[in-house]
Amino acid sequence: MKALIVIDVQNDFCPGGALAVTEGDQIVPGINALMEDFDAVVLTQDWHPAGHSSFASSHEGKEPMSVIDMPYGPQVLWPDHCVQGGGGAAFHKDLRTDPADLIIRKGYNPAIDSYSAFFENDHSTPTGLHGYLETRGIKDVTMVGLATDFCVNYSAVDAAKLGYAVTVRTDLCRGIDFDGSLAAALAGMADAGVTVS
Ligand code: VGL
Ligand code: ZN
Repeated sequence: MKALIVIDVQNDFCPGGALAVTEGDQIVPGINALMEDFDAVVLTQDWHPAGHSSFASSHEGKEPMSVIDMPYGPQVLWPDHCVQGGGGAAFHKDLRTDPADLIIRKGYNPAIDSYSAFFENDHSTPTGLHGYLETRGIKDVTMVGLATDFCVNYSAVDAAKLGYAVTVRTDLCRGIDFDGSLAAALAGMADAGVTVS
């Protein structure tokens, strides 16, 4: 059984959004066309409460794209984005959502960011996605979406560590590329045994 996991194709990661990824919207038609080829389709949604600890605005004197130490490790401070219920957190209007079997939200814990669809950034608090896939007998996952070097990367590496066969379709992903993060992510995914195609 194979699942397509569509990571964070939300307005704030598309041109005009709060944390816009260059060409983030251009992957939507290709993702829509791919949905039919899988036994299951899962969409993820970055879903932060207002004042989330990953927002620079929550840390006095900090600018977006600076890095701080959190109890679970270094954390990039982002512009406010994907606030629960806001327009920026909504899926891109052209993304097909009807074929989705599951929509999983992440990043709702005010104190911990969650790039991965499987675990929060403490690398131990589960989102529940592994249990879902396991009980459905899914062993093979293909990942697409935004952003290649953050949420796609963390999700793909965690999936590989959990024992899934993982493919990342880079033609259907776009990256932020903050301080060399894109090259590091591509190398890290390959090292983890992810098929980066
Ligand atoms: C993401 C930064 C902050 C992502 C989410 O979806 O890659 N990046 N929150
Ligand atoms: Zn986020």
